[in-house]
Amino acid sequence: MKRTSTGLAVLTGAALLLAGCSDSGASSGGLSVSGAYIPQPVSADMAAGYLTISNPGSSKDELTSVTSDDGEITMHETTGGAMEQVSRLPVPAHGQLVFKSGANHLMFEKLKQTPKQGGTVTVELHFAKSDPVVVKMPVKSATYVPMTGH
Ligand SMILES: [Cu+2]
Repeated sequence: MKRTSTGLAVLTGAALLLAGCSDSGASSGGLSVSGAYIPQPVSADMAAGYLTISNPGSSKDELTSVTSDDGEITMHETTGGAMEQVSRLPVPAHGQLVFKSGANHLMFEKLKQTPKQGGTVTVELHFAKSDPVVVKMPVKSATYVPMTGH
């Protein structure tokens, strides 16, 4: 593990707020999950979810399913404006599998409770090789847009 302590002093208030959300991060073996969130859905029993899976290791893996006690979750790819359900998605070696608005996303259906801003939905990510990772996905406002890049 590398530590970056000196850079912390220059973080802005907004960035500190973001860092406070680190409980949405989780890791298993080499894989780690960051930036997980669910925009508060407009529909009562259906929602989309986004997160990033990082793989610092030298062997690739695959996300094979996502499960939750709160409902059914499928993985969707968006190609040319149309979305398509997929059964697995690659997590490249030294790379990331990114779920974001307008691209890959998780689709929550048959939710037992409508996700409300401020709440969390717990999901379990299952991989071809790595151990499962449990992620508490925070529910954000319907118009929430994550900060990206530097
Ligand atoms: Cu979809």
